[in-house]
Amino acid sequence: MFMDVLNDETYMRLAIDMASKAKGQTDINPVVGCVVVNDGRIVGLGAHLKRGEGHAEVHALSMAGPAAEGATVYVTLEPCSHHGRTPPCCERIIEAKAARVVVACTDPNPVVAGRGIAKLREAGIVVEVGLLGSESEKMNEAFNTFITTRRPFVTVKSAMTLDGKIATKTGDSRYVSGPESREFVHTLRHQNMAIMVGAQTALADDPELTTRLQVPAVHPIRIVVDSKLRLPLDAKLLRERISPVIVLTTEGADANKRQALEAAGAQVLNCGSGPQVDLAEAMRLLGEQEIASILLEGGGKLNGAMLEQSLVHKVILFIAPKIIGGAASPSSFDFEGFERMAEAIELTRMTVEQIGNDVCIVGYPAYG
Ligand code: AOF
Ligand code: ZN
Repeated sequence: MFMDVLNDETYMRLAIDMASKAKGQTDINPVVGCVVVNDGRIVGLGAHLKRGEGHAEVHALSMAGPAAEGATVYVTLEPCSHHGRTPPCCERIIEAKAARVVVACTDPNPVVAGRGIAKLREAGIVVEVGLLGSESEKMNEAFNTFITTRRPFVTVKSAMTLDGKIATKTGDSRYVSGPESREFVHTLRHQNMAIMVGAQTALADDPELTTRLQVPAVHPIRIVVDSKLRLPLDAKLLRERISPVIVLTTEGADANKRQALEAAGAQVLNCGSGPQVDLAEAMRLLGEQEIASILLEGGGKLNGAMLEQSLVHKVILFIAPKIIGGAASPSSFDFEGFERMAEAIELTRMTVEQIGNDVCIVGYPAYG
C-alpha cells in the first residue's frame, strides 16, 4: 500500500493476514490472529497455529507481558469463554487488564457463541464487534459449518474447457487448466483436511492426491468413494503412505477385498447397504471422524451426485480457454439433470478472477 494509514483496520488486517497463513494447519480449529497495541505501539502478536496449543490471544498477550495493561487487543474471532484444551481467552484478557477489545466476528461454536464478549463487557472492558467481520468469517467458513453441523464443509473443484468438458472423448485430461491454476489447487489441498475422489477417477488417473508446492506443505487425508471396492491394491495412493487413506463403501462390498485394503493401510467405512455409497451417511461418518473440510476433485459423477444431494457448500471452477468438442466428453457435474432452467442450482456470492490464462469462478450453491 502506498499510504499506510494507521487505524483500527490496520491492526485487524494484520491479525487477519497472520491467521489466514495458518489455514490448513489447525485441524478442526479456526484460524485466529491477535495484535495487542499500547500507546501507539504493537506490543504483542499471535496466531493460533495448532489444535491443542495456545490460542492467538495467549501468544500475543504473553509477548506483550505487562504492556498489555491498558492496551487494545485486536482479535479476528471472539475470545473463547470455555475451558477447552486451553483455559478461556476472555479470562486471560481480563487478567492482563486490557482496556479495549476489537473483535472481527463472533465465535459460532455453541459453547462460546457470545459468552466471551459478554464476559469481557461484564469485566468493564470496552468491546467492539464487526470490524472486517465478513472477511474473518469467510476465512473460517469450513470451521463455521463444521462446528454448527458436525458435517464437513465440501468444496468442489473442477477444471473445464470453454465448451464445458473435463476430458477429451478418449478420457485425456492432463491438463485442462494452466500451471498457475494447478498451483492454486495444491494450495487448496494444503488448506483442506481431506481430498475426495470417486473410484473411477482413482482407477483412470492413479493419482497420489498429495500436496505438491514449491515449499513443503500439509498433505490431506485421501478419501475414495468406492461402492464396489475397485481400488487396486497397488494404487499409488496406497503405496504413498504420506497421509491416511479412507475408502467409503457399502455393507455388501467384498469382504476379502475389504481386508486386503485394510492390510494395505486404508480405513474402510460402510456407508449404507448399497448398491451405491450413501453420500449423506458418508458425510455424517466423516464428520464423526472430525474431518472438517473436504476438497472434492471429481469425477463428474461424484461431483454431480454430491451437488444433487445438496452436500456441496462451495464451488471452484477453472475455465480454460480451450475447445475440445466431442458429444461424449464428460462434464464437471454429471447427473441426470433438470427438465427446466428454473430448477437450476445457482451459485450465490459469486466471484470471478483470472488465474494465468484461466478464468476462476467461485460461488456457493443455493439449494431450493
Ligand atoms: C480463541 N482464540 O485462537 C482459537 C479459538 O481446541 P481448543 O480446546 O483449544 O478450543 C478450540 C475452540 O476454541 C474452537 O472450537 C473455537 O471455538 C475456539 N477457538 N478461540 O479465542 C483462538 N483458536
Ligand atoms: Zn481462546
